[in-house]
Amino acid sequence: MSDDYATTFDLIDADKDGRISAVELVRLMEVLGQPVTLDAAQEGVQKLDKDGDGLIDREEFAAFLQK
Ligand SMILES: [Ca+2]
Ligand SMILES: [Ca+2]
Repeated sequence: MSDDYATTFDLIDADKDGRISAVELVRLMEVLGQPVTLDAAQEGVQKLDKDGDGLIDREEFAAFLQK
């Protein structure tokens, strides 16, 4: 993963556990001025989530950005 991805990931990963949760996605969209519901965020996480743990890790995030 490039440094750009890592920086973006760290910005979204508010609690720094190395995974992006639906709650963190909701917060991000609020910051971006495009609020989404928790349900919508969970759907988004599920689309990116390859290993089915309900969270987006760095690999899954990079795969999404590289498309
Ligand atoms: Ca997190
Ligand atoms: Ca995952």
